[in-house]
Amino acid sequence: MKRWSLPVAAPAVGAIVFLLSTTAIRLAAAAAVEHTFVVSKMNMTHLCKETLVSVVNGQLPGPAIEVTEGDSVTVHVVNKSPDNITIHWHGVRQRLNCWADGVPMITQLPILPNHNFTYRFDVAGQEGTLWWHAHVSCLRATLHGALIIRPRDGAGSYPFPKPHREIPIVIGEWWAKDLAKVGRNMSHSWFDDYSSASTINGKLGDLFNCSGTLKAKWKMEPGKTYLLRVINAALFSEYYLKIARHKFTVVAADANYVTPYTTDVIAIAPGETVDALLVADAPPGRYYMVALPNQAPLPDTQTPEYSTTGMVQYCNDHSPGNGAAVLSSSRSAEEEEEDGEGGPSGDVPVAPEMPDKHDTITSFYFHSNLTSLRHRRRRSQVPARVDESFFITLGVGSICRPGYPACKRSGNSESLLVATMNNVSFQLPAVTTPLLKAHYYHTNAEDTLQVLPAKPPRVFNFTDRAFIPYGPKEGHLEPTSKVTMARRFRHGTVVEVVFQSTALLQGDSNPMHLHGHDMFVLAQGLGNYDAAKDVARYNLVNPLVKNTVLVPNLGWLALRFVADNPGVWFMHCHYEFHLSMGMAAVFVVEDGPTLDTSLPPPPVDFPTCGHDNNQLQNEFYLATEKTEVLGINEV
Ligand SMILES: *[C@@H]1O[C@H](CO)[C@@H](O)[C@H](O)[C@H]1NC(C)=O
Ligand SMILES: *[C@@H]1O[C@H](CO)[C@@H](O)[C@H](O)[C@H]1NC(C)=O
Ligand SMILES: *[C@@H]1O[C@H](CO)[C@@H](O)[C@H](O)[C@H]1NC(C)=O
Ligand SMILES: *[C@@H]1O[C@H](CO)[C@@H](O)[C@H](O)[C@H]1NC(C)=O
Ligand SMILES: *[C@@H]1O[C@H](CO)[C@@H](O)[C@H](O)[C@H]1NC(C)=O
Ligand SMILES: *[C@@H]1O[C@H](CO)[C@@H](O)[C@H](O)[C@H]1NC(C)=O
Ligand SMILES: *[C@@H]1O[C@H](CO)[C@@H](O)[C@H](O)[C@H]1NC(C)=O
Ligand SMILES: *[C@@H]1O[C@H](CO)[C@@H](O)[C@H](O)[C@H]1NC(C)=O
Ligand SMILES: [Cu+2]
Repeated sequence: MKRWSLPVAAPAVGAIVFLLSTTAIRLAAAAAVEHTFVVSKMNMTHLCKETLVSVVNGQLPGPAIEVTEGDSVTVHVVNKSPDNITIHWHGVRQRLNCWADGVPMITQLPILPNHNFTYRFDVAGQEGTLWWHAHVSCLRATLHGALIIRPRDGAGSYPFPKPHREIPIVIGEWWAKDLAKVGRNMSHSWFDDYSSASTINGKLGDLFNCSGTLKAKWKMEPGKTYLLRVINAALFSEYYLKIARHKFTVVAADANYVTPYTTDVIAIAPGETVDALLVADAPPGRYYMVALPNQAPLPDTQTPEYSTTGMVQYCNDHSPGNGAAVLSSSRSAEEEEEDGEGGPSGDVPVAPEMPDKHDTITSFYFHSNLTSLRHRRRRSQVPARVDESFFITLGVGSICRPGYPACKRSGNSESLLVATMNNVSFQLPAVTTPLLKAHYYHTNAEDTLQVLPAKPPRVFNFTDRAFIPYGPKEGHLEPTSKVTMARRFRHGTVVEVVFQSTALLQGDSNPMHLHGHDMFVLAQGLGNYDAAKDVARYNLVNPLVKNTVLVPNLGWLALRFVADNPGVWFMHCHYEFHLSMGMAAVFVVEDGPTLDTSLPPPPVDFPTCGHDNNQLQNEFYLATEKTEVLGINEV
């Protein structure tokens, strides 16, 4: 495999102009938003079983952070849990602020038990719904919450009718298991752990036998318009969301406005967010909201996955106070009480007709139908020039367990399953200095990282389902390697990536998330990507702009992004099992020519992390001995 080689293309003027046009920050009237997140373990009882879970401030989901575009956010994390923690601000672009990105061993050391760490970041040039979550394996299943960004000029400046009220909808999973152990099992390729239920805003709904009476429930006034802020915080599944007899008008995705798109079903993969308007225009009554996880059909492994319900109920009570709480606390719209029988007239709630759980085309259509909204605050145009192109296959392979150099594969216990990009699987660096710090202090530590190949080493019929089951057909493609791989970009490089989901031992879709940058989604398709005909389909006019792109099952997706935010950024699949199996890489973006395009030094209090300054110094010296650090952990 190749070592680092510097990209040849220098940033062209166009890229810099693009950058300047995207960073206009209105400093006036920006507020400081401050939170303290106390992470601790709490017993919760669901499904007739008490389970100890990690939570922030005793809440599940955790507290919503509500800001106005341009605000500065400070979050003091107090780790009173027994686990190492970091918090990632998912989708926040963190311009010149990679230090606050919250990825253990990549941007910071984890926050040790009984230690504190303060995150500081600005939310600029983004409006809509994002979220935050622990970036520590499976712990994010319960350590997460919404991050809501409202326009600086008030609700009147939404590019859609001002909603009467907002409704946050966090879809998640309930695990009646120790998630730290589940995470350790996953990283050792043991997959016998599955979630026990799905949740909406932490509640299981009434499809489950125990503690099933508590469900997310909202009262709506007939004729009013509501803004749903939907987040998929689950580890495992994409979900279909429907509300009986109602339609959604999607207005934003990943905190970018979209051309209004009306549909009766929302498809949302882990890591994605969708903002949608809902008009209460059905006859008075009670209507089920259903979130149904989808999965690839046989011969893919079928895992237990559960639907969950919430409820929308019309109130005919036009008492004056009812509409007053517009846009203040988004939680206020939600009813917290136990679900009693009998609606306004004891009517039976109406349930929506859901897609089949094996229907993946509905998701493909949903995602393909979205385009970005061209409006007065339109941030940026898709760059026409491409400096570097990648074709990246996503799949599963195997490595030999230590002690079995010529291991048997195809499910034999001498080998371990890993997830790959271009036939390499990511290994978290076993270092004492996070990569970002090593990069900032030019320790040359990065020299020992392996290069993420720009194209797959072997071309085959990537989407032939005959590769899914173990057997002679997949056998010769299965061997792979595990390394810490990265790709370095000169500041301003326009990068084009075509992701190809393959049929190697699975047929999953892949929600690929890039930290620190939004991506333009140019096109997507089913089957194998074919440049000869697919480039012509690129949308260079109003492509969707996303931080998490869903690469369809046995299909592909083409995107572009501008590597204009200096730092060390994680890029990975947001299915937790794919991530812990190694479907990840690191993108290193170099400094630009000016102070305003260079990564500033780490904040003064960075990191506390349970290490005193002397120790940090020592780590720094260690990191300068380049062979010591970032060694390649080939298994
Ligand atoms: C959780 O419950 C177990 C068993 O009931 C108990 O031993 C433990 O102290 C509880 N932990 C917390 C944090 O409440
Ligand atoms: C927490 O992080 C520290 C320092 O990186 C490490 O030594 C320790 O093993 C970690 N603990 C757990 C439970 O992962
Ligand atoms: C962490 O923060 C809490 C709450 O602000 C404080 O009581 C505690 O002393 C801090 N701990 C450390 C190790 O700084
Ligand atoms: C993890 O793997 C071990 C060994 O296979 C198994 O006993 C355990 O049930 C798994 N799950 C958890 C949550 O520990
Ligand atoms: C609820 O209990 C019934 C009867 O014991 C059982 O048949 C059913 O599978 C259970 N449902 C769930 C979701 O666990
Ligand atoms: C949009 O969705 C409809 C089905 O709802 C589908 O027929 C159409 O092909 C989709 N458009 C694109 C561009 O995928
Ligand atoms: C790839 O495999 C699929 C599914 O078996 C098949 O339909 C298609 O014709 C194959 N393509 C090529 C180029 O062989
Ligand atoms: C991955 O590389 C290994 C080693 O070169 C090779 O045996 C295997 O066929 C490759 N698999 C794929 C999918 O390219
Ligand atoms: Cu994946």
